[in-house]
Amino acid sequence: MLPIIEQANKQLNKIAIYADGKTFTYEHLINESQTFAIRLINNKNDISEARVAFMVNPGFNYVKSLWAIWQAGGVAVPLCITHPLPSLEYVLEDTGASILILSREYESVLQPYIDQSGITCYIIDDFENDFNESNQNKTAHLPNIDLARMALILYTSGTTNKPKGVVTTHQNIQAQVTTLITAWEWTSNDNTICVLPLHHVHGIINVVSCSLCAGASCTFVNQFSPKTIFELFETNSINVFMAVPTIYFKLMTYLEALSQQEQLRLKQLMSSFRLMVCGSAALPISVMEKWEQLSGQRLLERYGMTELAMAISNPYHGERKAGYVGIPLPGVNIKLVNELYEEVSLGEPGEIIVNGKNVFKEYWNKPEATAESFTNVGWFKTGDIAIIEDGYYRIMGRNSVDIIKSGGYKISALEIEEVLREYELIVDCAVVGIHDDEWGELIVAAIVCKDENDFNEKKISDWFVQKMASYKKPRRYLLLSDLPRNAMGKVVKNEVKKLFENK
Ligand code: MLC
Ligand code: AMP
Repeated sequence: MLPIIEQANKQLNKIAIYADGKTFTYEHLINESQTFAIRLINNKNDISEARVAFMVNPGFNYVKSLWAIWQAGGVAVPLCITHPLPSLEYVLEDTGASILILSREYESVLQPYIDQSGITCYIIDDFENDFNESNQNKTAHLPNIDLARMALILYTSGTTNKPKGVVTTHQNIQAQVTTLITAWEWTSNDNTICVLPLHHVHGIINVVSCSLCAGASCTFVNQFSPKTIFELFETNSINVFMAVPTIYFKLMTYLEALSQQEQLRLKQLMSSFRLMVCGSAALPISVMEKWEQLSGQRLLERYGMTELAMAISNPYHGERKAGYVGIPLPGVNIKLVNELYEEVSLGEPGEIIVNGKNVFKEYWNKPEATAESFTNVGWFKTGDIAIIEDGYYRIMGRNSVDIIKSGGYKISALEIEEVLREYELIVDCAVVGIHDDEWGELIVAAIVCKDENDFNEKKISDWFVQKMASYKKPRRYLLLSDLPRNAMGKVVKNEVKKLFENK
């Protein structure tokens, strides 16, 4: 039996999920996910390691789908619920998904793909309260899952223009979850809230899988809104909260607009939380300090990546140092290396390389990219530069200027440029990230147009969001007659950044 199910079996009567005003116990979750797993198996003779894509709203049905796919022996491929059709098609085609599970509201977005591909499709809403009709001994109908098998494919943007599918096994996920439950002392008394998108590790692993593996309760919200978050903090007795820096920034802005009395009341409420964690992008010291004043909570900053889940964390008990991501998590080995992948001396900056059971298996169908991303001795190269100061790791930046972190999302400048170049009036473009207090980095694009008079920012933006997720949309444009280039003719991205910063 999968460890997550084994664990859930230990607290059948406990509430696992709060969503859409309803509560669901672990028993309910096990029952429904197993019934649905059997449905997935019945319709196919064998779904062993078949890729099963699912585009399901955050909540009970999301976890039911995920657990059903795993118990049926499939590989879960969560689709982003805000992506437009071309981005969804890319993932479906790249993974060769043979089964698709949908919340009804996403059927129309995917209908063209469903018609053309003939993919087996389930509308999850049609299988509500599915366990009454189920047979007693469901596990007898479910396959034994070898933990070395593939479990999850998450798409991540990198230094190539198309996102890559990061494949993790059940063993990887178990290691990723166990290290966090240990380090952050999760228990079944915890109540957390998931405000993060569920096609990335922060939401899936740190919040949903850790809470449910610890026997805790997880409250889901469909759409991030500070008002809803604070209301749920109160009504659902939340005591553990995890988010990206942009979310803390937005919560602070909301808090500051409240009366002194209301601010104090919410501060009292938050002061009693067991833990608040921040990560996925650098947490500015100013945000950490202001949040502490407003909430009475000292944020625990940690460092992670889709390929590893979490790798470095500030201590739960010891000093949580502002500007630092802490020390390696239990079971995660870290080295800082130079360009030749030799370890640098203590106090010198170097690229973070990682080894451990938490490290992913491979990039889906990309053996060359996989081989390139590991050193000769099998350590994963993160592309992030760090330094150790007084025993704590500090992230200094990234190897590549083409990777942007905005709102906690990792975005490839090259992927955006490729799409922009498809726009008929754009001759050339250069996309960069510039500093922004709220978003971490803001995506901006310098463009060269066929005819400058035809340049229309709104038209480009409207066109862009039909091709790509709106969180990848450039927020500012700069019309240039030519892009800044070096003697070799290569675009100098740092010059492009300066053009925006000086504007
Ligand atoms: C949205 N907006 C942006 C933007 N994204 N503006 C600038 N830059 C961006 N990146 C604008 C929209 O255009 C809109 O404005 C307004 O903000 C609201 O849009 P929205 O889509 O409704 O945004 P919101 O729901 O508020 O989203 C903000 C957010 C979201 C912070 C909640 O970005 C988010 O969920 N981020 C988390 C991503 C994440 O989980 N990353 C982890 C990856 S894993 P207008 O004017 O158009 O209405 C990883 C590993 C690790 O990194 O270590 O964890
Ligand atoms: P992703 O590929 O979306 O998983 O994003 C992983 C990247 O997020 C890492 O390679 C880092 O660049 C960045 N990141 C995650 N956590 C932090 C942090 N605490 N500080 C700085 N960067 C971070």
